[in-house]
Amino acid sequence: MPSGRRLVTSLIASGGIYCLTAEKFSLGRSNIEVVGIMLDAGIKLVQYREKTKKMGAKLEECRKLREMTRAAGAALIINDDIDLALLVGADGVHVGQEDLPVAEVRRLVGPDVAIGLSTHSPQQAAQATLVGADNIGVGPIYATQTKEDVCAPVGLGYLNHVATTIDLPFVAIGGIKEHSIAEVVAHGGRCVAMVTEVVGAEDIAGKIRSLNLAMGQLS
Ligand code: 3NM
Repeated sequence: MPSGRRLVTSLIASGGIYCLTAEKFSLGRSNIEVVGIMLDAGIKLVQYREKTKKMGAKLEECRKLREMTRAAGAALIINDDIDLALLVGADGVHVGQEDLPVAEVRRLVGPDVAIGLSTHSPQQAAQATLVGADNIGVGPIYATQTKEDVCAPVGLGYLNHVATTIDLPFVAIGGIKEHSIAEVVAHGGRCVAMVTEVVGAEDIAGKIRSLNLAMGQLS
């Protein structure tokens, strides 16, 4: 497996904090500024997720983020926009259940890019292994306002199911906060994705330190 795909796969499998961008929740800070702080704090998995920006602006941002993540030895994953991912040389893409099918995404991105797929049920997780996803999102674990078209929380039971029966690297996501990490880890979560808990923190570096501590102490 060539490098970007392997990097994403091994980082998710080894666990830790996975950060996603969301400028509208970033307290007035730009994605570039926020990701800079994340990388300085040691984050190795960054997903660019912006639902409302124009493609030109997204391309410009992602080119910069690509330089920054590469310099930091971190993986850059692009949500939804396969064209953007290819243009900037991202390590991975992440798609939802209603986006292009994984097999079609693979035809577009080739063998070198990791494909992540959001899943919300045991059936979807089983299907993800069959269609060739490299990793899966498992969520929403708790209620979240961050994603617009989100389904009801699937909870810790689904996380536990994936952790014990699905042979793919997986990422717990949705409504996870510092105070709930212990519970997520206790139900098999190893790689934990958070949007608002990190980008919405006044002190992002301090928040990442305490999240790392919470995960490290409990895993
Ligand atoms: N995907 P927060 S939940 C991007 O369940 C995303 O697939 C989800 O944001 C899924 O950490 C979600 O602020 C939003 O709750 C997570």
